[in-house]
Amino acid sequence: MQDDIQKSRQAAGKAAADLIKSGMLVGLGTGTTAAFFIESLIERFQNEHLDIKAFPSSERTAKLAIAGGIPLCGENSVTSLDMTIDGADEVDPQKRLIKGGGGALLREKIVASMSKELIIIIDRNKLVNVLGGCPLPIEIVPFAHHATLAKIIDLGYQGVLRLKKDEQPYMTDNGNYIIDITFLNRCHTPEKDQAILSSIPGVIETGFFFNMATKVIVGQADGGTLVM
Ligand code: A5P
Repeated sequence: MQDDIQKSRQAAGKAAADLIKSGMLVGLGTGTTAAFFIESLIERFQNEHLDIKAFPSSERTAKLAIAGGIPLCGENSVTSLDMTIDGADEVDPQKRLIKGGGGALLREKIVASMSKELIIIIDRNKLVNVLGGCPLPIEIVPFAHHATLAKIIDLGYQGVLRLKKDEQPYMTDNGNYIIDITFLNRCHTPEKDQAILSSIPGVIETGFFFNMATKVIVGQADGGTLVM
């Protein structure tokens, strides 16, 4: 089963890498599926001498690209990207997403917002009818984070501060913390929840991505893909 998931993610990553053309500025997502894409992109970059520059959405992803020799854009050297390829934790039929399981949601959202096309790569287990089967990550500032968490809980959300193995708060690449919200009965009003959560002082960004994904590539264990 686990093997099938990995094969599906690899298939989606490879199909996405095939979309990249010479001359493109490419946004690179974060996570295991995005890493499969980067692996395939590095292969094409090295074999076909693609003339591309990449814009990573995390320090982890930057390291992968650098290891493969892909040149990176300086973070303030460009303001738009041709195409970004990224994973997701959940995708609903309207291509609304939950992202940030890997903690990179803020940079991923900035990179997505810079991109003419956002291609999401997933295995079929990420497809849901209603969002909220997985936790919704919220990036918050560390300052007075107990107060921010208390406000989130007062508003009726089940939130917990993300911790590392050593029980210290998980810190994002931006030096912030993450609160993971669990929906007991899924999230039937994501736009409303987005508005409520993002209005709380201390909340920087949520893991909801609406009206951003232009295409979703669903990988299959046999190496094939379906496109939404
Ligand atoms: C990283 O913060 C996330 O948004 C990932 O894109 C998402 O969690 C999917 O990751 P996997 O491909 O590892 O499931």
